[in-house]
Amino acid sequence: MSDYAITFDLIDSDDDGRISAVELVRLMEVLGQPITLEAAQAGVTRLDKDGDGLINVEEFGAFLQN
Ligand SMILES: [Ca+2]
Ligand SMILES: [Ca+2]
Repeated sequence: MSDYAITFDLIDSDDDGRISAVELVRLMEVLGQPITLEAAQAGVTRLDKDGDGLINVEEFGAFLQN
């Protein structure tokens, strides 16, 4: 398992294999950098390549490697 897949798993709190805007909000709270749901949704949309409104592990990895 690559490092980004491990990180992905930590963020994906309901283990459905996708990071949602809600999970992103929770992550940022944990990191002490709270963001709004609107900001999280904008971030998800930016990383979302296949248009399903969620971030899968490939999309997450592509983001980290850029
Ligand atoms: Ca999830
Ligand atoms: Ca997607």
